[in-house]
Amino acid sequence: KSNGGTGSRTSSKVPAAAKPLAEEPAEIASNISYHAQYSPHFSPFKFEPEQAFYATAESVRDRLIQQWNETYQHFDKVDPKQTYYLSMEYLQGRALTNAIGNLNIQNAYADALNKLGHDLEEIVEQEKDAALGNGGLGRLASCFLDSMATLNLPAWGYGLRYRYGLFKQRITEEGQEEIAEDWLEKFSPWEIVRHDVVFPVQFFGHVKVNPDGSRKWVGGEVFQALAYDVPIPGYKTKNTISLRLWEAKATSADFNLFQFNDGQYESAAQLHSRAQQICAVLYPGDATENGKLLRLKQQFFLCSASLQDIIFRFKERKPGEGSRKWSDFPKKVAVQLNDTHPTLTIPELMRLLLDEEGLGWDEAWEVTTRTVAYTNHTVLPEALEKWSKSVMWKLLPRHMEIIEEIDKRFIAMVHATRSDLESKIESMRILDNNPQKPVVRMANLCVVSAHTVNGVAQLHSDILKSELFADYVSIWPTKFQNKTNGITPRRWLRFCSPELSNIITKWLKTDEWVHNLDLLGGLRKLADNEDFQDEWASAKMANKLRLAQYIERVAGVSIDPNSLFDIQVKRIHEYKRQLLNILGAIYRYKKLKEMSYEERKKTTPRTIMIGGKAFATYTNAKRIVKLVNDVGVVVNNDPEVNSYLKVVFVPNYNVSVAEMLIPGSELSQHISTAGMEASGTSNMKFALNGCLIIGTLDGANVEIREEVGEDNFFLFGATADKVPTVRKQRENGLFRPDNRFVEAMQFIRSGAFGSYDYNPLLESLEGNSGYGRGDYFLVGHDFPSYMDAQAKVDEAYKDRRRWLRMSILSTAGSGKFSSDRTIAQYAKEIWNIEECRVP
Ligand code: B1H
Repeated sequence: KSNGGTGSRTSSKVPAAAKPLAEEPAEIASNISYHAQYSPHFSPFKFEPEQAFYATAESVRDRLIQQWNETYQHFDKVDPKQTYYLSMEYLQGRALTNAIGNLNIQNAYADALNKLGHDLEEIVEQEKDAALGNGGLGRLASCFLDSMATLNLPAWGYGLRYRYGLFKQRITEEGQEEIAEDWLEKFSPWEIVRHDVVFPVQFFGHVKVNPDGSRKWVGGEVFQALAYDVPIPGYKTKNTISLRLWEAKATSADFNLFQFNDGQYESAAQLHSRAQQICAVLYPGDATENGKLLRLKQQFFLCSASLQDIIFRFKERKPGEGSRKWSDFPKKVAVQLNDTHPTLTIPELMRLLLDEEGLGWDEAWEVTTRTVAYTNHTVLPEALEKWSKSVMWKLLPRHMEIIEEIDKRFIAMVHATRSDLESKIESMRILDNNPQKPVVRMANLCVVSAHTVNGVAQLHSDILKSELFADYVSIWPTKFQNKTNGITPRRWLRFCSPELSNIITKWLKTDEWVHNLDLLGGLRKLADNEDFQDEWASAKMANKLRLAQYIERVAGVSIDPNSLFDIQVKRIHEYKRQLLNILGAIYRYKKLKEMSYEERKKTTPRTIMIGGKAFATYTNAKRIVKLVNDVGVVVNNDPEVNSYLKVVFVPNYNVSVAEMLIPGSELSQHISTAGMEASGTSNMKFALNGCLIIGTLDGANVEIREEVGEDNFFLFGATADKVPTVRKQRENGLFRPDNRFVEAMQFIRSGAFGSYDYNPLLESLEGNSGYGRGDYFLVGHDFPSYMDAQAKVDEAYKDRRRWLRMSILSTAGSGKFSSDRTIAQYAKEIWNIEECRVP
């Protein structure tokens, strides 16, 4: 085995080849044509946009491979400490615009394509989104990769190569329908299979005890993990790093030829089909035991393959003579767990060190705990992973032994040193031995084992320390950190809104802000400059027009580019409160209906756009999708009001759709119940694009408001510290809903939006439903202050100059939210790694 593409030290090196570094459009055009002819994936002589896309991507890929090889040769030579980011999700979206943008060759490629009779803008639309993620957590991982490459950090991402990724959402009369999204239906031009990077991953089986007392796991089922590498170019640097995605394979030896010839085709290929299940989809339904087992298999597959690869590289890269000392492992390797999904890294690293490398417990524990760090992304109880002990014993018997030992030693340590925590041990320990449902608490395992635990926004990190992990803080006061999330300014401003970017560059007289986003602060002094404001407005208008065309195309609704574009896009969840938004829209509609023509004309016209996917088995979320669509049908077809209000459900929200929506937005809604959204990252993307936020004091909203200024943020709602009290009041029957809320609810019940049974949804906002207590997410409580804040939005929008000023100040205050800042903090404060720039 070798690690592939790392400039191996074997005797037979690849001979030098011509370097694909054409700069001139004519040369690039010839390079693209070369790929169309000699890397054929289609019948010859056809060069339509689709073929042109693949040939262009392959031509760009040549350059990436060149930089990539140089990067890994350099890393091999320098042998720096490296970070490995382990995540079950990556939401990469499209890669072409980003690649030629980061390589700074977009103009040459646009010209080259023109020479070939194509238009770059049309070509990039051919690419399918790589949607190997579900929401913010996955997109964060992708933004982080961009920043790690841009900051020249020695780092890799590891994930799974899901065949279908996240489902595609179709909207029908019934609401959301899920269909398999096949980003690999043809092929992805960006991935490179490394046939020489293969590791066995086992499941099930038993633990064998050797005569000397050492233990060894003998797996019952063994699959191969095969590496697919995706190049991740940094912005204006040679450094190009890898996202390594594992695919599960069975071997030819696993194919039962005897059975096949006997006509038993299915059982002959059974192991192959079992292997394929592992990487078939992201988050397979986990309502059944089978589903749970499959998810656990996926997680272990990622952890085991990645660790074997990391250890292989650690051993391979030895400067000078002699082999590596295990105590040096944490000096060369930092592993970051993106949420608890890759927690099995901990017992798997312990197992490899104990059973395969022969280390003693203390030494193995020292190495493991100094290597692994954990990021928490949620405080929602249902999202804190707990795996049934029986499933774990069955699938991973040796790991369960190790987890039991970690649990035992943790308890002993608390007993011995912290008698004051005696009563807390049951809730702090890793195993929950409740006879009804014995489970392993993955977050507890992470907190006990990781050297650092971080939250993703200041408020969230504070809540982790004061609530979720409070008891551990007294044991390990320095273990807990905050790393406020960030977004890459390349994809989320420079490339998705070239109009606005060019104006910023023109007025700041530099494009350095793309590297150093704090420079956007320089726009503050221009906020009142009317020339600047006018250019700003025309860029925003260009983006609004583009968005309006898109909405017409995908939703069949024509929207007024002069109306206020108000957007809420994120996964559909009760805590994110799309219901609050739509109830507000319903109330607005009802009031518009009651107004005279003259009164109506004085209102601020609005286009409310809502988009997002509901998890397939999340019934209330699906009802919300249906309600938004039903409201849209009625409002948009009501000639009396539809020049003042439109409600659009944007189908199939994904990264590419976000790149269309965000630049055209003017107001965006980040309105979760305070204390529930760990951070949010789309709030940062909107603010960066000069969009104002209406929001609660939740997640990163708190910090955004600090940065853009409270006058430029429409605040409402209960604060996190008040939420428990408000809930108590509700439980005690002390809550009296606002009339406007009651009116909106009754309006739905009156059948104004059709005959679908919305009662279950409406009841979740009343009575005793939802999380067992009525309106757990406090939609009713926050409704009046939400409507008041919306009235302020309407007023502010009437004053064009004032709005433009606020918009500019939003962008100006967004510098902090670059993922470059976040990653620089991880590198310094958690990973202890340094830049390793390719000369
Ligand atoms: C976030 C998740 C998540 N936190 C489990 N947790 C999942 C957990 O299907 N599952 O099993 C799926 C997703 N996602 C998000 O992470 C937070 O809600 C956001 O507030 C945060 O901005 C984002 C990135 O930190």
